[in-house]
Amino acid sequence: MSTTLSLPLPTADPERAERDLREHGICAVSDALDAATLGEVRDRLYTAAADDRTHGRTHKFAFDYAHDDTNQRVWNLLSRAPVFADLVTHPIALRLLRSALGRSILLGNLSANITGPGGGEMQIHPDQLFVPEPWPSEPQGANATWCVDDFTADNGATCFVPGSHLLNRNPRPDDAITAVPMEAPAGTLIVFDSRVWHRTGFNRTENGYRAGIFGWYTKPIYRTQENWFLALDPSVVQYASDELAELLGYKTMGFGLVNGKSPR
Ligand SMILES: O=C(O)CCC(=O)C(=O)O
Repeated sequence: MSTTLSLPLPTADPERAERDLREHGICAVSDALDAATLGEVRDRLYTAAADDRTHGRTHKFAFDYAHDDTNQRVWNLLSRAPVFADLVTHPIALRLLRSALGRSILLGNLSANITGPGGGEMQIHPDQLFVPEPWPSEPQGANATWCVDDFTADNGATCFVPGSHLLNRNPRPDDAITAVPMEAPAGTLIVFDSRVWHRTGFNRTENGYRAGIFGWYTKPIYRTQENWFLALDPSVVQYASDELAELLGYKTMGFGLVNGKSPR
């Protein structure tokens, strides 16, 4: 398998980012988070990660089976601090996600992945691997990734196979795969098509951590990965904006009605 495309550089121009997403299957928006928001997100995330370790609440994702114990997932971020809701509804993220998926989308998950020193690579995969092949010609989901730390080739930046969305299928054992690290400063937003093959990179540092927050969104016909109705702290729903309520399936014109009406 070979593609001629490379990874696009971060840009501040939303139209260019939309074009990159379409053509490369991935785009990056520079300085998507201001310093104050990034600082709060980072503090809250590392505090939640430490709490989970202290209280034995860490557990792996089914797909992390090849991963070692240096890798930590932090789940259900929306229930950890209000600032995480701001990421979910961030205007530039929603603009790019909707350019790929259409107006009506659901948030499937919001979790973090922190790679630690010596952390190994994840298995290469697309995010829509659960969709039976042949795949429809459009992406069924997209991921909005927030770089909480700098993403570098050394600390485990997510590696992508540029243009692999155009193959429109899962990787096969005989595919010769070259995955390229997406290097980007903290505060960058990376959005990628659910068909793009990717994996967590090696963390070759001696003491560097790389935290990324992954917002997974789908077309509204798919079941959410996190079960919001069971997982969310009730205050998240109580204080949710209309936009967030819609993304979580609490405000709906389609599926998920209660006695024929939107739950709120
Ligand atoms: O941690 C990363 O860089 C990628 C994580 C990922 O691909 C996933 O969670 O599906």
